Amino acid sequence: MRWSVLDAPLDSSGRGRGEHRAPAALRAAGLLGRVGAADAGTVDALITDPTRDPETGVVGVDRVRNAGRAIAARITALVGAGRHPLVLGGDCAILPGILQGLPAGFDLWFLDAHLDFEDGRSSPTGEAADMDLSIVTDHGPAGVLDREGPLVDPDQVHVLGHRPLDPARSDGREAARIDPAVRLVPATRLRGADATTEGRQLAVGTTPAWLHLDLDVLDPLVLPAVSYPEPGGLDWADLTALARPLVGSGRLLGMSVTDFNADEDPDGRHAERIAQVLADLLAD
Ligand SMILES: [Mn+2]
Repeated sequence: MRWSVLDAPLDSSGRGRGEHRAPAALRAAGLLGRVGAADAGTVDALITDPTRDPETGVVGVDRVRNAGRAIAARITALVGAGRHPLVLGGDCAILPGILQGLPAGFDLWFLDAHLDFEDGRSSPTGEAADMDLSIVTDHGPAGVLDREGPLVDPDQVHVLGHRPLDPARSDGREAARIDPAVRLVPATRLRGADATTEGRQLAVGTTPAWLHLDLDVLDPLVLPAVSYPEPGGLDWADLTALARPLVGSGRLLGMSVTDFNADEDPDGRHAERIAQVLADLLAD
């Protein structure tokens, strides 16, 4: 596959807490050469103001919208040129921009510990990375996207690897809000052979698909360098078993990798492992 790496160093907290340094850390680990990817450069996507917009409830809403616009333009150009974008976040707030740039009618394979289905009021933080799935299915705050309506049909969204949804906690309230057409596959059903089975079932078909990997889908025991670690996640072998059939399906438009917090990886060991796993999955 003809991969092109695009950096999207968007940290939607506006606090510069480390996700915005992930693209540089992954490049320093030799990601481009190991995947055999072209260099598509970077998108202007930094947010440096943590203020929550009073109207929408979203931190840096104008910057998030502008970053999304810039990401969308680059995605459209790359896909139009026959490339497969590998977009390096930043956090999950890059997803609306990416999907805004894709031709309509794709499946979304969304690997994440969290549902990312808050809105501008319900989110405890106001970070757009709490809301990316609600935004792209048209349940999120106004002001983030340039256009109305869903970017992806909720029927075509598969959320893979989320943790137990406890009604007493915010993720349980989030689960109650999620569009019922979205398919939820918890981490407990993606261990060992189940990961391979799920990947093979998803891979069937011909509809183009986007693969979104929030690295916090992994267990904090194998990847602690994320901002919102959740116990009970996948190990590296589960992730590879799930993703390999997806990559091999011939359906992938591209892939995004988010939430690696490079500040929590002082000796670079986690960047090395991420680069190794991506190369194992994506290199021809
Ligand atoms: Mn996420």
